[in-house]
Amino acid sequence: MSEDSGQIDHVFHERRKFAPPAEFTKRSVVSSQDQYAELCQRATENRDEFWKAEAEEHLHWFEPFDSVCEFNAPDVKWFDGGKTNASYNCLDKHVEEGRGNRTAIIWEGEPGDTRSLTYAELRKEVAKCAEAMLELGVGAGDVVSIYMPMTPELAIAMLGCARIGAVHSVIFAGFSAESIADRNNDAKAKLVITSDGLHRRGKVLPLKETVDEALAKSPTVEKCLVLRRIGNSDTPMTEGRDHWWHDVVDKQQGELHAAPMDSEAPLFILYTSGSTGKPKGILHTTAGYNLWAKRTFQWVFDHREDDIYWCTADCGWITGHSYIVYGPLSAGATCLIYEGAPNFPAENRFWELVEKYRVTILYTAPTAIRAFIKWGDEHVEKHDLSSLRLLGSVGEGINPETWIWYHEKIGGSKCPIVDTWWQTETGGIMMSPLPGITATKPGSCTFPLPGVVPKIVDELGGDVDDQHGGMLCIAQPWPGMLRGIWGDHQRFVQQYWTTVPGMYLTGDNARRDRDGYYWIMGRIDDVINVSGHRLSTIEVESTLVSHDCVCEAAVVGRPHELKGQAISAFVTIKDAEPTEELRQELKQYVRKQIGALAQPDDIRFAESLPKTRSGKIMRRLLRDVASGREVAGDTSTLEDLSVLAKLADEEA
Ligand code: 6R9
Repeated sequence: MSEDSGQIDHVFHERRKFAPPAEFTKRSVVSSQDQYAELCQRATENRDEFWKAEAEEHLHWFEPFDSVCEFNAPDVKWFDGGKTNASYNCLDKHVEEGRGNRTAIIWEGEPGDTRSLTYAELRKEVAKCAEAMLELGVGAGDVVSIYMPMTPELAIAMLGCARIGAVHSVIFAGFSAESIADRNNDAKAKLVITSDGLHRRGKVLPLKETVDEALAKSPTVEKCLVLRRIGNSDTPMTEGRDHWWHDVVDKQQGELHAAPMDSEAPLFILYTSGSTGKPKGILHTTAGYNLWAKRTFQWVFDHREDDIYWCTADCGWITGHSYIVYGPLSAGATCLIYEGAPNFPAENRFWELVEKYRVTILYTAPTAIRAFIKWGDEHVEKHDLSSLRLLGSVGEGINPETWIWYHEKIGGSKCPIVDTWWQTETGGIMMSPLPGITATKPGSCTFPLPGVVPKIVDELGGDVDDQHGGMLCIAQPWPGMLRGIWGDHQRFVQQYWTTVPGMYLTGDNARRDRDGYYWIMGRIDDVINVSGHRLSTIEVESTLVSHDCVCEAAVVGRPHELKGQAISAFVTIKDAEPTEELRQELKQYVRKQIGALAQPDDIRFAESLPKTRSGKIMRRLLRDVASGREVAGDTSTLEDLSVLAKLADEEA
């Protein structure tokens, strides 16, 4: 039955539940179920009135808007006719309101160098960078590619673009020359901002050489601005095209005002890896995105004046855009930014930083947490983590056993965990616990935020009952939603708005349980079909991870004559040997926990799993490995190609 309808069978049952700590409830931003219910009701039933009040209170307006939301699927305009500026909202607003001396950014480089900037200082640096860009011929609407290490200047460059209405396109500083050129050309970038190099795990890696290679194939790029980060004296500089940051930025006055921008003026493009071929430039615009990033930050992270907030993402990803730059800075938060790797010089680096800066809110990804588990508790136990009060997770589903470790070892069993589900396309968090009111269930992103109307449908667009999963759609517009794919309206319509007419298709599967909790079940494309039963990857993976010896698991389907598909599992293990005995034990374990149907047909022990550069398991590639096929499709977003070769050699 499930085969016809496209519903997903639900086999994994997690019954633990954690109440919000009373101390939290007493003083959190959203502090009662009634308040939450009221917010949700107003945001959906009186949508325009609700968002009008939110926008007026939380953004600065040079000119007021005429309308709140004009939605004509898939096109949408929020706050049309108004003029605001994201850099003003992040900086000037605080300075004008007397908070200029608050610390905005505390930064630590991988070698241990540090820097701290108040809101007033950050505004000045941003204005200088903006002035330099104007001098280099960049104006409103021009696209600027940013390819930099996690230095304060990366955030300064983003905000500098926003200040003059230039559109930034941040490219993670691990991508190849080819990928940079693709992105430059797709966006018609005029300026590239980069650095001479970066520090990574104790090594110094040049960046400018890579950019030069890309620029040879990027005809639209006229100028290149280069930050000196590593002091590489033989950095190649092309006369007339390339300029040092310290030559053109440092000499500026830093007094440039933020330009009033239309609400719907493009703020940034961010490329995400499509599963095949050409990357998609997701477009976000000014006012709606800014408001969504700010309000979701305040609701979910329960931000307070004295918080030291640390999001460990890179600005090359949407998490860095929304929850290092635009959300926290709009909210006036003090943010820690760290440049380097979590295991350099040793596996305790993160915990050393938490202790050193008395971090109160930590936002990181399941892939990192699983690495910490593998590296061993001793690295954590060396440090005083008592300053932490709230933990967050993003990027992938968090397996319940990983959640429990995070809760106990990092959170000292006292910090709520916000498992935040969202996407580059959604601009900000869509579903998440609110720490003061939501009883959490490990592995569930719990409930939608105010204004988010999720709908789970089968392949015909029909409702799915609570014992099954289906395709997750969003039925109403929200301010942070993507406005398009840069230069490709057709692909935008096709990808997100065609399968289920009138609704935004997320590409994820999800299930809603009897208590109304949402559980993300993985990507639609990753579903495994065994004898007509459609299984979610994450449910089988979470079962494997709940075995004491398993750290990380990825599960995929491969063709099977009789069953349609067989289940192949890839696991990394700890405190155990990769023996045939363990393999059999794991198969039996899954069978016992969730049933014969879900028992993997083969299990491969892996040293590590293929991941995207932002740490997501690439199941698409594992499908090829499991079927004995040549790995096909785009591998440019893969972090470490050698992982694949090792897996292919491994016997199941
Ligand atoms: C923010 C971000 C989006 C995809 C998304 C989903 C997965 C993200 C998740 C999660 C389960 C969570 N995802 N958060 N799955 N639980 N809390 O990661 O954006 O890089 O565009 O990826 O990541 O599959 O559709 P992006």
